[in-house]
Amino acid sequence: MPLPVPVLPEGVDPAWLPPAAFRAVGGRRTLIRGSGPLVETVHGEVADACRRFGGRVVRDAEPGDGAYDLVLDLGGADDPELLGEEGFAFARAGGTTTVTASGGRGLLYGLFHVVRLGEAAFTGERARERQHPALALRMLDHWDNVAVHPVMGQVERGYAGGSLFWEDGRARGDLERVRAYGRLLAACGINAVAVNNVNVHETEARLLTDRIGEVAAIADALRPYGVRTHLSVSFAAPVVLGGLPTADPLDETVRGWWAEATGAVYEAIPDFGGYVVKADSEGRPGPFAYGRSHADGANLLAAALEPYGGTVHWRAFVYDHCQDWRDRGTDRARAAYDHFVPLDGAFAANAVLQVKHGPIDFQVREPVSPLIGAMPGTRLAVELQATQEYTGQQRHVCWLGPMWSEVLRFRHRPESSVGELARGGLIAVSNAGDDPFWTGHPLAQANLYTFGRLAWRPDADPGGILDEWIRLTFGPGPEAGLHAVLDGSWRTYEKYTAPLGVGFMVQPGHHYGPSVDGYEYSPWGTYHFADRDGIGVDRSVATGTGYAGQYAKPWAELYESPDTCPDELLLFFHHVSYGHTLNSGKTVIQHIYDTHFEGVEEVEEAREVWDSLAGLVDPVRHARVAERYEEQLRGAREWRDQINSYFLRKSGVPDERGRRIY
Ligand code: BDP
Repeated sequence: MPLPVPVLPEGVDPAWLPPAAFRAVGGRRTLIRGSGPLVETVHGEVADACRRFGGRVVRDAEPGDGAYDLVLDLGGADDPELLGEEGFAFARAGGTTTVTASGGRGLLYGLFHVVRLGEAAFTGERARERQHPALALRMLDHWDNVAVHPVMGQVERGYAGGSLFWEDGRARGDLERVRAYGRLLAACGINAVAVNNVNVHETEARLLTDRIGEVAAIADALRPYGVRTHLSVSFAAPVVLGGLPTADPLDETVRGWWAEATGAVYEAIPDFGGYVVKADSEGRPGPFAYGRSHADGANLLAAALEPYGGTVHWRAFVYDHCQDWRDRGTDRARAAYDHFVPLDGAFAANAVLQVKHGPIDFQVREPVSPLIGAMPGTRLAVELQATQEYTGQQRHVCWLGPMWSEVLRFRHRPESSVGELARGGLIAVSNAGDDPFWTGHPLAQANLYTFGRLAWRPDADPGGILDEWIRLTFGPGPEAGLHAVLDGSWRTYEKYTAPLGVGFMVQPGHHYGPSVDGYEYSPWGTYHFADRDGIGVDRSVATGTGYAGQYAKPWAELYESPDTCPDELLLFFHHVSYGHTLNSGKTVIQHIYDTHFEGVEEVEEAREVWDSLAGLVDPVRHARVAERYEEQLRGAREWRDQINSYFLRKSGVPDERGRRIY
């Protein structure tokens, strides 16, 4: 039975798949060969495009010479082993464009490849090229609560309205929007989603057992687009749900409980992806309570999932959030490495250690986590944050493509990049919600799209990906302006916020807007140590916390000395005087003043560029972005004034250019 043709629900912004993106595919004679649910999805897409733009689609005939413009062929004799479940081959000869795949997802990704190419897919000859994802798992973690949390709301750190999955305390009745979401995700290569918050509260814990049917309904809506469903679970589930006296990972009854619960999950969702676990982190339960290691904890769940081919994603975000700020020997940046490196090699094959890309917490600038280079015997996944918790909360434009690309290309050792070390996948905390524009700020969609494409090819040029998103989403006309406002937006954001890698300086709790000392005297471990003489955290081996020594050479040596440490990370690694001269030739204090003035000017310029696009971008979307620019400019000025006046007062050093500092 062919599935119904996907029709976007009324009022849903189509993001990077507006009907116009299918113009080139629609006007053709297309042959589709093969069967299975994803082939039906492919058929639905092409049939829909034909209805709009003319053309017709035929099923399962022989691909006769010149009879078709486009052939989408599943299970052709074409080297299935080379193509895999998700790869496809693309070629054009004798007037026919051919996509060959050996798996349903491959065929779907091949169709989206044709959509991206547009007319170019149907011109000239093209030698056969094979495409397949570099990483098998390309996943979004949704920090969605089923019930609205009194402090965190429905989506923790969510800036795009409510949850796409949950409403009024249960799974949405109408899952059409979820299906449309799966479609968007597939079109940028994402193939997995965790549907609930890593902080598993009481209601959400029950999703694992008596409420698994709701998760199954969501999985059904995502499956037609090749997106598998994962679930965040509580390590204490055997106690809170099963009524056992313990959740000790080495206890036989506990192991039995997980085995049984997991069996029931697979009965409801046969292609279930697995569990995500935040344990012994920010108050969550974990194996430490029983004197067990995190390998014991992860392997407990891995064993339960193993018979079904599932995976446990065990987060490495483990640190002491109740440290004494006066104790400079306690360094939060060190924590993940200190906990997990001794466990390298002890994790089961289907346990993946999920590591945030930086050692602290998704700041606008951090070094790459040293843990990623120090676990050769463990499957690692790298976690990024698409939701802009610390990067403007989707009120500011901050396209993160260049930052993520730098991370993925970073080499702890010459032989492999972070993108290559992420054998367990690339994961991002989602920035989508039930907002009509999906991501609150319409331009924040670029982050979601870029994440998917980088997960497919971590060494791809982010600028090329950005242009792809712009072309697909907006069509011809505003491309140059859109590129201009997005391309440098991360560096602009960095300029007007926390300087030189020092991080934080945000309002505690909600993390929006400046507060230089907001976390300085609290137990969270995120300090800048600014006093009248200088600023920064000494993480050297010689005189500081020793964190720099967690890197392989040459990074350990490079970061160890303030003379060789890259400017943008100087205050992450060193405490220096305000008069310290950077490699750029400026003093630290003058750099702070200059970048904060520049950052605001750059936002002013971007806003003007955006204004000039009125008439080239549809009015509703234009107005939403214009409104957000007002807030971004207000926020950038606030940051500039607070940071500059704070450091003027602390240091007593005037701006050498005599600008007014409030
Ligand atoms: C921090 C967020 C917090 C998350 C935590 C995590 O502020 O809401 O629960 O990360 O990753 O960035 O677990």
